[in-house]
This record gives sequence, structure tokens and C-alpha cells, in this order.
Amino acid sequence: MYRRLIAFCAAAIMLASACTQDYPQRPAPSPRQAAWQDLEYYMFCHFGPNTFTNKEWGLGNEDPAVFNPTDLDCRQWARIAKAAGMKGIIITAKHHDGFCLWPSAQSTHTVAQSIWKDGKGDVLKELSEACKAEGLLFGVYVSPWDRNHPTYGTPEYNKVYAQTLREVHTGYGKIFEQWFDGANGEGPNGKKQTYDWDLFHSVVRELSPDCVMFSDVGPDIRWIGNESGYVGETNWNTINTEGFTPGAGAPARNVLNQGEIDGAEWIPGEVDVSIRPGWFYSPDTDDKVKSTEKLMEIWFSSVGRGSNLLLNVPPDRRGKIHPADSAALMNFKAARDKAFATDLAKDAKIRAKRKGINEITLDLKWGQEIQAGILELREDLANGQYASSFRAESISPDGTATPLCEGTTIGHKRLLAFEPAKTSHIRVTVSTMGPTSVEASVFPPIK
Ligand code: FUL
Repeated sequence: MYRRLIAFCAAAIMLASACTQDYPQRPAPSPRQAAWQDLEYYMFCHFGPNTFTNKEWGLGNEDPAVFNPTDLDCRQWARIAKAAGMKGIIITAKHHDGFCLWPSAQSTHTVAQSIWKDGKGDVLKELSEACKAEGLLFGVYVSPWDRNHPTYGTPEYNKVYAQTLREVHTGYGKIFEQWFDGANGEGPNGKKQTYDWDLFHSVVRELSPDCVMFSDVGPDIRWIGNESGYVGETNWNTINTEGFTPGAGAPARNVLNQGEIDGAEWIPGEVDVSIRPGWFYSPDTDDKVKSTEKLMEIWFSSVGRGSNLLLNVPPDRRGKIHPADSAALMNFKAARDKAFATDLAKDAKIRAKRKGINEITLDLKWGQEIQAGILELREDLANGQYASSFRAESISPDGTATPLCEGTTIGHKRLLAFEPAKTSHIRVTVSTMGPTSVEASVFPPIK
């Protein structure tokens, strides 16, 4: 589909000339997707029976008595998440073992059957209230795969699961993200479930209209194809989902990782990765928490490639975040604050020029030499993603151009670290498929 541009095309930092070229109309974010994309960074908490059993996938027949945090403190999780610069917390309200962290009426494998707080506890209540108190968003992971529920593997289970979602989306205030895991293994009767995704989606849309739904194929946000923190250097916010389903029926991992330039739907990527080797807490991994360098690398390859980062920080057997994880989060925050403290572009004279609708150049000039090491680009995605490649050069007073860095898509944010360069003029040239706008920031090298 083509749209004709007859208005002025505004470049981000200044406006350029009027143009009247044809350009492809591209999918664009819904308001809920646009708001989500600005969050950038939030916490995943895997917590449940596996926390106490050293397992990653519980079998579903664990004694509920194993779930017994000695000192649950969701406010501590929320304080740490906030201090880490995160915008919310998503909790595994129910993982594949089927154990519900709230007293669900749909199951007999819940906190109500545990000895924790004499069966009167409710982790979702405590965490949702803690998030509210700390000004954080609250989200839920509710595994459709259930290795405990007796109806799993029968049509009845879809109704049970829909009702389970209904409980979660009515009892705990606003939910910003619903995480649908595509995993679909056997239940207690050895059968797999045919999930009724339309039913599940309709419950969430009805009860939480602003909530974004995650799965391999959306409908709002997609899995990025790996759990190690890496988005493709090319990352389109669009993919084709026709004929695909979450889980085994999902598009190929490289498609999820890079999106598709001709994707018919706007479904941006989210990067889920754990701060430890596993998703659940284990004392065996207390000394294996990711380093600041590793977390910075992940930041550049997730948020810095236009996706949001969902960093898993698994609470321990007390029901608190372990000191090793909180220290790692604080060091990581300090490293980001330091790296991005001084936007050198703020002191530059910036001229934006547009050549038709297919090229934007941004010239950033300083009165004296600066030392540059990081380029940050941001594309205005309100009308879709149009920028398809870019390059940055240092221009010497005699006009010689020395390459600094280059890339393909920009999206919400693109970060590139390059060989430190002394310069007083940086030119960024962006190729676009339509009248998009791009902003630039420049930071000193990371020391
Ligand atoms: C996967 C699950 O199987 C893992 O246990 C974990 O919850 C991860 C975030 O999603 O599909």
C-alpha cells in the first residue's frame, strides 16, 4: 500500500523541505505497544516450588509443602527493581508445574495447600501491592502448560485456563504485560493440550485492555528467538504471523530475532534473559551471577537494538533477592549511568537535511574536538519503521570522511560502541523507506 506525502516532512532535530514522493505505508504500533516500547527494562521473577527443589521444570507432583519462603519480602524486590532503573516486575504466577502463587479456585495445587502462612498467603497480592507502592508496573507469566491440572490435555482445560487468567486479571490491579509461554508438553495424563489462544487473548483484552500480550508471535510483543540476551543487528518491529502459533508452530528463530522487513504486523521483540544460568534460584548459582561487563553487553544487544529487556532475577528461598543479584543490578545501573551521563550532542550544532524521502543526514558540529565512543540513534516509530540503514562518519576540517560505525535498522533505540575518535564533526546518514525522523546522541567512550 502506498501513501502520498504532501505535508512537510519533519526531521527530528529540525524540519526539512516539503516532499511529494510515494512511499510504502507500513504497520505502526498501537497505543499500548507504543507505551510498552518506552519501558525498555523490567524484571522477571521466577519463583515457586522450583526455587526450593533445585529444578527448572517441576513435574507438577511436588508436595505443596516445599513452597515455604521463610521471609517473603516483595517490597524488597520492588525497591531493588526500582533502584536498578527497571519499570516493572513480571512474576511466574504459575509455571509449568501448575503451582499457583495465589489461592486459585481453579486448582488444588496452590499456596492455599502449602504450609506457608498456614495456607493464607498470596504472593500476587503482596507483589502487586509492593509494585504499586514503589511506582512500578506489575505483570504476570501464567504458563498454559500445566503438569499438575487433571483436565490438562482435554478441551475442559482451556476453560480452566481462561478462568485462571480471569482471576489474575481481576484480583490484582492493573497488569501491564501478560506473558504467554509457548511451551506445550504432556500433562499428568500424558496428553498435550490444544490451546485455545483466541479464548485466552479475549479474556485478557476484555479485562486488561491496556495490557500487552507476549508470545512467540504476539499478538502484541514477540519472543526474540533466544534466551541469551541478543537481538539481531537488524531488528524489524514487523513480522508475518499468518499460519503461525506460539511454541512449536512459531516462525523460525532467526525470523523472531530479526523481524521481517515486509512483516504485515507490528510485533516488536522482547528479550528475556536470566541474571543467573537458570531461571529459578539455586544456591549452586550464587557465584554465577552475570558480571557488569556481560550485562552491559546485553544492554547494547537488546535495548540497544530496539527491543525491551526483561531481566530475570530469581528470588531465593527466603523470598528475597539474594545480595549477589542486587549487587550485580546496582553495579550495572551505575555503569549505565556513567556511560550515558553526558550526551555530547547537546553541545553540538545540529543540521538535519532530507533528500526526498530516502535519505536523512544529521550533521553534528562542535566548537572544539570531542572524544566520541558511542552513538545512539532513535527513530520516531509512530507511523511505522522506515529507516533501513545508517552510517556515521567523522568529517575532518578538509572534508575527509572517516567511518565510525554503520548498521541497518534503528527502531526505538540503536546503540553502537565504536573505536574512540577525536572529532568536531560527525555526520550520520540514514537511508529510509519513507518520511521518518531520527534523533542522535553521542557519548564518550566507555572507560
Ligand atoms: C521457557 C520456560 O520453559 C522456562 O522455564 C522459562 O520460564 C522461560 C522464561 O520460558 O519457555
